[in-house]
Amino acid sequence: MDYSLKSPSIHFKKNARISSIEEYQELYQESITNPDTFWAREASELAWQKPWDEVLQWEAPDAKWFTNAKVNVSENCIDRHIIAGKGDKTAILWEGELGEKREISYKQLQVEVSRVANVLKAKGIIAGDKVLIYMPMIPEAAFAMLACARIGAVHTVVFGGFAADAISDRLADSQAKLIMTSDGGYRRGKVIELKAVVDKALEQPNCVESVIVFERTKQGVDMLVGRDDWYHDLVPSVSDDCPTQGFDSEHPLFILYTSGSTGKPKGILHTSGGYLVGTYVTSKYIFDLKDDDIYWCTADVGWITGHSYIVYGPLANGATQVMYEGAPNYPDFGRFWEIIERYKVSIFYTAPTAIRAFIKAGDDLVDKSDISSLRLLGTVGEPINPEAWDWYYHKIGQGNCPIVDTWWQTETGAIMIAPLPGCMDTKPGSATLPFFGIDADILDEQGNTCSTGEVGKLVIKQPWPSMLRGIYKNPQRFKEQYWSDYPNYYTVGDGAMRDEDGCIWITGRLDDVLNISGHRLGTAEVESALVEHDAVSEAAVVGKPHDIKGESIVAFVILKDGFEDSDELIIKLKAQVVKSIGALARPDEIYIVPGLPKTRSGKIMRRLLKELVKTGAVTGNVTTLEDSSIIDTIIDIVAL
Ligand code: 7RM
Repeated sequence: MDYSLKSPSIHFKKNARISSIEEYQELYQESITNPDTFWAREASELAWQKPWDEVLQWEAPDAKWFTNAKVNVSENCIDRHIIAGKGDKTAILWEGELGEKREISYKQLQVEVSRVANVLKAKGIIAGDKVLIYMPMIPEAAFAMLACARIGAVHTVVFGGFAADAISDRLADSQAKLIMTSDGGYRRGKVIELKAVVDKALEQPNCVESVIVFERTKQGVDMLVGRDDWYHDLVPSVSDDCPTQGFDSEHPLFILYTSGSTGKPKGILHTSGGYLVGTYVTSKYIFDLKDDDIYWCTADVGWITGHSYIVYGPLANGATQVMYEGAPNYPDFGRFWEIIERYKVSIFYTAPTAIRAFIKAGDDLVDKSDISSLRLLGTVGEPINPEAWDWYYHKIGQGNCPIVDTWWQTETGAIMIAPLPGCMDTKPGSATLPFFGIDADILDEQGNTCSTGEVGKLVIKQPWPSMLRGIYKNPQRFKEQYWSDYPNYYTVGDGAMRDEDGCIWITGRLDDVLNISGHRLGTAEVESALVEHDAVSEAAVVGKPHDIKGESIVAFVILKDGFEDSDELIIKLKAQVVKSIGALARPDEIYIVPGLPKTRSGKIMRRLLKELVKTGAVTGNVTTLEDSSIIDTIIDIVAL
């Protein structure tokens, strides 16, 4: 394999926004020593209805960016471009799984978003109210988000793969008053019945007054009179003019739930001005976005990548982007390459897990399409293994496209560590260097910077505009989770190391968070789903390395008296997890065990189980275990 450093081509460099490493270093230096100057200059490219007093007010861990400024995020993603004469430019090139096509200009986007915003207002939604969005990958999902932003409502998008319980948990926490959904969505040719899931979620106590249903799949759904309305009955009948009111820069923009170390996901809160600036600036520089690019991010709007790099970042830049509804393998794994050829995609951003699936599907499917329009590739969601990087570089990039391996999180809002493609040499597997304004370091337990090659905890030592402003309704957990390892530093939860060139390598999570196909899930969430089943008294869940998914879920389960191990029960337990979280959390393996490895204080030592599923053995000291013989018992069960 070819591990050599890859430099951008002379052509790429010549046209890049940042084209020399000296330029990066100079700007980076400024952004760290003089962040106000750097961020004020970048922010002034956007539209503010009232300028800020201060760029940053920082009292760790609370940041206020662009204080007292007034801004409308939707205006920046739409109206700003129309005023600049780009109203006829295509904003979204949408393709449905069945092959339907829609082309939406910035002017049309303004009309659609304004109408939805007026519908929300007519339903009594005012600034600060929460709106839950549970939709497939259709333009209306983006309209709904931008409509919320337009009137200061706070959206909480729930990925369409989550189950009813996940929705009702999020409804209970966010107190959302309105839901935007659709009858269904297409996935691998099948209809995913979203409205039916919403109906089920609404069987739990909730504050939802209205449900607006977009008709996509037409299979027929129940509509509750007085609560449910069809999108097509409401939207065409309201005005297409919704003036953009300015909101305080720190006005909440959205809450996005993400998994942590407990059974319940936490609501990550992002606000307006700083998030807008962060996603705008990172999209511009890291994707080197130009006016004539055709950009495509394959994420789902239900995840942070869809928020920041489908909706807010690209649209704030006035980009033209492809949005695709369905699965990468429908009708086969050639679909993405056909889409790239059809729309002449120049920038392509996807996940390592997808790349590994493409490799497995075979090169023939790539060769069928002309993908020479590509000029830049990106990855996100998990560490990319060098084999996948190498294939992506040579087979998809045809040796011509830099790869930006972008490290970031739901919490960070925007990309934090990634190469700037016109000026940095890249290496397979490294996210390379921190972005402007990101003061990243790797620390040991004592808080000293790790030496070259030494793995430690990744931290961010200064605030940045798109940082989370808190965990919704839980300031205590916010402090403990992110700000308590080292005074005033943000602890990421990932391990990392620096190599001899100063490049950063992310080594993976240090906590009980799994990464399944780039989807973030807590071990505790899957465990609590398992113990919801009558037969289960206790469960421990760990991740096991998986060729395509990165990690797969392995569960160890202790049964209650009166229940017996059987294939049937294992199937039921898997179904239980699917029912309470969604198919993305289905365990690959479940082992019924008589006990779990625990410390004397009763903590499950998942670390040992993780080693066991990975290697088949447990090395090192097990004397801290309450009952060390349990390890041998479990090894035998797994080996069977
Ligand atoms: C954007 C996103 C965050 C976690 C993060 C990491 C892992 C994400 C990379 C990565 C290595 C990358 N948000 N992660 N990107 N690891 N290299 N380029 O995924 O909140 O869902 O997950 O994902 O562990 O902490 S997320």
